[in-house]
Amino acid sequence: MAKVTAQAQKTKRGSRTIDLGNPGNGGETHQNAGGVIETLTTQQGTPVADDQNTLRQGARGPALLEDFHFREKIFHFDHERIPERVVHARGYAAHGFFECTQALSDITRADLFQRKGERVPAFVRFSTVAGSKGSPDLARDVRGFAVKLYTKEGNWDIVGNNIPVFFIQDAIKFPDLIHAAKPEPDRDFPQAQTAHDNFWDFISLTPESMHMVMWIMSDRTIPRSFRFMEGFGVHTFRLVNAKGKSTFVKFHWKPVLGLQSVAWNEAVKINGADPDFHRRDLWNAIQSGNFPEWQLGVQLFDDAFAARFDFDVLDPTKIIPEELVPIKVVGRLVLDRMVDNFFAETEQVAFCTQNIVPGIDFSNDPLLQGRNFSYLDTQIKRLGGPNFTHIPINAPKCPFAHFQQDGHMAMRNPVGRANYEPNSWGAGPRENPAKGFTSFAEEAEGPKQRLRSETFADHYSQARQFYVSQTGVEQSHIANALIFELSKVERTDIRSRMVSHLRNIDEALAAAVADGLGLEMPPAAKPARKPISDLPPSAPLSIVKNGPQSFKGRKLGILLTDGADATLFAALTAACDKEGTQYEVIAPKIAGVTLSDRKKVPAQQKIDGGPSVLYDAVALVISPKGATLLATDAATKDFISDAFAHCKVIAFTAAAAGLLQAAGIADKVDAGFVPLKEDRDAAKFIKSCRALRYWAREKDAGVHPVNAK
Ligand code: HDE
Repeated sequence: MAKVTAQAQKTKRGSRTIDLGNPGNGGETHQNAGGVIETLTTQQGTPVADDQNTLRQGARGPALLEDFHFREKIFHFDHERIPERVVHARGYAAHGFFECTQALSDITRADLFQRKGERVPAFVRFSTVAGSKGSPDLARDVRGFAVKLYTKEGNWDIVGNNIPVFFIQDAIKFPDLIHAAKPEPDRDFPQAQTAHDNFWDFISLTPESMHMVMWIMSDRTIPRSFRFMEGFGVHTFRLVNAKGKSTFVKFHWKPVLGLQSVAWNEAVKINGADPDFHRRDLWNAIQSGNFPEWQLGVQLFDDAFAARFDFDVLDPTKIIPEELVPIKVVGRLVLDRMVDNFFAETEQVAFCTQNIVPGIDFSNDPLLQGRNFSYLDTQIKRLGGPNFTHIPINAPKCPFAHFQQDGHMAMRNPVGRANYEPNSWGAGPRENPAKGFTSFAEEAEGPKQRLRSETFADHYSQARQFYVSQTGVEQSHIANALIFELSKVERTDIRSRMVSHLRNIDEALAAAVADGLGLEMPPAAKPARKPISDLPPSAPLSIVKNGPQSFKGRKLGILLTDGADATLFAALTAACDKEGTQYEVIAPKIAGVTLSDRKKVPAQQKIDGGPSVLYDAVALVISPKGATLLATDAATKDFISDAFAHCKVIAFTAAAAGLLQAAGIADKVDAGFVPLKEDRDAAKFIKSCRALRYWAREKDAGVHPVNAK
């Protein structure tokens, strides 16, 4: 027998029922809204007398099989997990609504577009693709942007991404792409990143992915927040009107607060400081009443445009530049409520590209066609049976009626005698040719074959167009991202093969990457079709060119010490409130500081828990005594030098000069610094923050060595 401790001996000698002082035992009991204390029960409703101890024979004897409460509790716990999504496992969602702001009744019979002002409930789940459920938010990855609209004629899911193109043209390559991106199968690392051999091996052997490669190496894959990302339906869909006429459509979600991403060096640090950065951001924004909003834009085009466009509109590796087909804004999406329970809603929500409504239809995009098969299939595995539409988050909010029945967890079965149709009992629903969904009657013919259309053969032209549409800063970020990722690739031949593709996109980019890798320039890859090298730049493709007009919805970090100037602090917070900027106080102690007016201000973060990477701009509101105290503090030095390196706008009081010195940047004060001397400097500072970053500093900061011109 194991050694019995003195404590256990003592307990044994004591009474038979032992209160070990567990706070749950008797003391804290859950009260419902009416203030009545609810009794804990089993799932069968049997009241529970003791939830602290298993039933056992004697105080130190064996557990008894008849302990139904223990058995049920552990049984249920053992089955709490369901398979995580095979892709997009890490996600975060919120409720809201979609409102039609411009009717499209001439183009589509979809009910939600018939009337301006029509509102339908919405549920949106954002996600990363490659990482598992517990991976960090700032992984370099595509973001999922899946929208479920509960319309009056059924659920319509736009299962999109924050990038308008995809890696592959045919769904049959999806398992290969995802296998290559996920952790390598023998070692099960690296987690949530594409910076490894298998990914780049596959990509460099898949020229059709080159356009997507430009997007994923840009800062689009390290968004600052879900709130500042675009969303795209990616594929070409159809809108079909009451007369059966079809118009092609591409869907775009445009964030009202403008686009914003973080810098790579920042992303790496955010993952350590706050792996839930994006979740927390959405949670805080919605809980504080700052509801994120997107416009729904449509690009509408007909067969004639499709025929004359340089590329195939069914090819999901291509965009249609907004200059060629302008975006028409037809609605808005507002997220205004967090879920009550993460598992019940966010985890169990089942999106499906096949969830469409009358007036909307698919195109023959081969990726979309494959997706239409996959989503239903994956839900069976994940949610355990065919009745996942009975889960409230997946159920339509409009009337529905059918004869489908039984199966695991059936909650709603047809009532009455007839469970089939046609029937002559006069029971149950009937089909409705006038109201019901009808597919667009597209003609299709041709031999049965496995063939990629010739019209899908161009792989480099739009990759180049994307690259030349970026500002210099963004181009250098793409070059640096490629260098970073390929430097994690062990095989030189894979690095080299990648650079050979870049030569078909932009020679200067290829040269910068080859140089950054210390690689001899390889010959250019042989393109399947000669790229078009003069597609004009398109401004909407750049993040920097599509930033916000204000600092609204962003977050300022105020580093505050005891004795700091109270009027400056008040002016700063007033300027934030006026702009709609959130702020947090970061202080040497979490209890906060006492300002020059002897008033206490609580802190939200202790310095090492609130590094500057968590903020969009920082203000150093420091007293002389505070400066002396912090001059040797490593976290303070990182706070300041990182804010500088990440090109943030920095406000500082006179006493903070000593800290700039300690952080090694006293001689680098540039136009991105705003001295805080008098109250009105606070408003000036917040105005400067509207630019989000002082990019001119980037070359000096030392974190971005290469600048591809
Ligand atoms: Fe998905 N994708 N996908 N995908 N996808 C899934 O469905 C799939 C693709 C996207 O928040 C899975 O419920 C195939 C493109 C989002 O719950 C699965 C192909 C786009 C989400 C699946 C693609 C997406 C998924 C895994 C290639 C952007 C998360 C779990 C043909 C337009 C939805 C699930 C959520 C999820 C299959 C490519 C977006 C396995 C076969 C392109 C946002 O069914």
